[in-house]
Amino acid sequence: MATDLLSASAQTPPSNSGTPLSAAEIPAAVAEILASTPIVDIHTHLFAPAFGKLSLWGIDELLTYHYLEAELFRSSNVTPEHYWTLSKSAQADLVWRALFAENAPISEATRGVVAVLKTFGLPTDANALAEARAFFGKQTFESHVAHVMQLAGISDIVMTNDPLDPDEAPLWLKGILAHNQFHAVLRLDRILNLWPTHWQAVAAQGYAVAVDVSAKSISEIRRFLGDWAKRMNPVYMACSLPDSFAFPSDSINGKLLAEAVLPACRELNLPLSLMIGVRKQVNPRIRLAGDAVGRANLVALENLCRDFPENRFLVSVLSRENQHELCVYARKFNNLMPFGCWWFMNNASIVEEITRERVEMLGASFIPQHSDARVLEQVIYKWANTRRTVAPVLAESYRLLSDDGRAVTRGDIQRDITRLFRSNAETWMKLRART
Ligand code: FIX
Ligand code: ZN
Repeated sequence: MATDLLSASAQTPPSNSGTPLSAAEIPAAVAEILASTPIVDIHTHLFAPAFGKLSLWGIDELLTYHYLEAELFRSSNVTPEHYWTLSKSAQADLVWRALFAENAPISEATRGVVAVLKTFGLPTDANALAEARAFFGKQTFESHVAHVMQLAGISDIVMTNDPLDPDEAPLWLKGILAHNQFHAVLRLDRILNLWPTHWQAVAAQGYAVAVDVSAKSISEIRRFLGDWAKRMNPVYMACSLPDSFAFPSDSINGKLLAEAVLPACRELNLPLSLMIGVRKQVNPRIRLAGDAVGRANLVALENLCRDFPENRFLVSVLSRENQHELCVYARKFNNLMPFGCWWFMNNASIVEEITRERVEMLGASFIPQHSDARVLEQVIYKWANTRRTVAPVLAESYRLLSDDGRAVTRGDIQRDITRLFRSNAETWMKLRART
């Protein structure tokens, strides 16, 4: 099954259409084509408008993004304990003063906020906060979503949906209107990583499960996954995993994965997304900003891809040291699709390195990036950064191809960029074949 997936995405018009480009013409052609190709954003923490307050947007949310909170605690004397007692706007005031007024916003995350303000034609100097608040205060969310997606050059947003989240689950259970540009994902971290403290939440939804993952619990979890798949119509199931992740293993995680989640994915013909290498809450005082990275032993992934050839794995790894191994495994297993430069990897210097290595080893058979946006307007700067970083990497690959003796056309470039930023994801998620 996996074999036809990879070839399917290559079925675009033959490449010899269009005029051969000179080496000097290639960079501009790549930048233009990348700028005009709408992207499928395969992993975000954004919500469609129907999810109401769960959707974060506007300047105060941009400023209290956990990436900026981590930087605030390095550039101010405020203690996390005091910071959490403040209102959202007071927190945002603190972040603005420390990172945008008392210091130049040169980090990737602070520059992102500046880029968003500039995109809306707003001032970006140290006194710009009030005007920004006034601007966002005037927006209506529905039209703002469409405008932001157009500015970011994205056509589809893949959400992260937790069937055990106390705020989100009731919305699904009540019934939520689907949105043709927002796609659901069945996120399983609480089940796969925190079963001993979350089986009760599954039981509370009417499933006869218990802490011991007995055969009865396994079949009830399969039923739970089936019911939520009907409810959410997800494009994949997903889970983040620690750097200590091992497979196969007798752990609850290992058992749930092998006996419940992987069979359910096969039955429902859904890929499983694994995001490997997070060290959760190394500093719990700073909450979401308190997670870190660890190098994982990817032999677990080797075992999964080899022993479950009928399952498709969408994989992103958090550690820089694991990137090369992931590329090599993707050359060994065509049921493995590497995607994105996740979290601490999402910095231009590292995105360039990872993308260059992936093109050299995988051609166009990978998904270069996802935004991981938590606040709507972040897609604007995160995709602008990706386009700015990836275009020269691709252009260099085409310059080398032309140098090595094969003429490069706009058709070639369009086909590869469409595959990298759209059809690899569409095909693996069966995005366009869904009812
Ligand atoms: O597990 C994940 O999906 C991570 O992306 C998040 O947990 C993380 O907090 C984040 O926002 C990274 O960008
Ligand atoms: Zn994420």
